[in-house]
Amino acid sequence: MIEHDAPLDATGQRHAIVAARFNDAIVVHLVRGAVSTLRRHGVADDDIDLTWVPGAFELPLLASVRARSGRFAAVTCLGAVIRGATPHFDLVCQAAASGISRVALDTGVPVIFGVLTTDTIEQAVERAGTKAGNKGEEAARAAIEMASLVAD
Ligand code: INI
Repeated sequence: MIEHDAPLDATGQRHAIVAARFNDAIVVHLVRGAVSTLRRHGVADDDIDLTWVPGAFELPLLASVRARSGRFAAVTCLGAVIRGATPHFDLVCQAAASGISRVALDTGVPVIFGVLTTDTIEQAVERAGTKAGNKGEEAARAAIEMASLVAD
């Protein structure tokens, strides 16, 4: 049996992060979690590329630009879509999720969905480095693992 189980060693990998500025009080904590996780697993500072876009709706386009550049082992998309803030909640979530998934499948580059989709600000805070962990850290670990698996 051949079993593929990637170690979380990201030494030598180059990573792009694309972050949505909407709800940035939350998203900065996701970015901090993702960056510290990448560093902890061996990614050099100069090999982390961070781009801010206006909102989660815009994540797929920049993810596509970064993925197609050929420069990155993976692209991690971060954002926070909070239901109370907009009647467009479902549209923004749907566009972000399907767009991000499409970029990964079209390019073959891992593109990670690190977007919080919550009913309340409290739920978002809980997932941005407080009692329910940090979605940015989780997304960065997925990016490292997927980058290793596609390179295997
Ligand atoms: N973008 C988000 O990232 N989170 C949200 O909660 C949000 N709300 O609530 O509207 C949001 N909207 C902006 C959207 O992503 C686009 O930036 C905007 O529609 C311009 O295309």
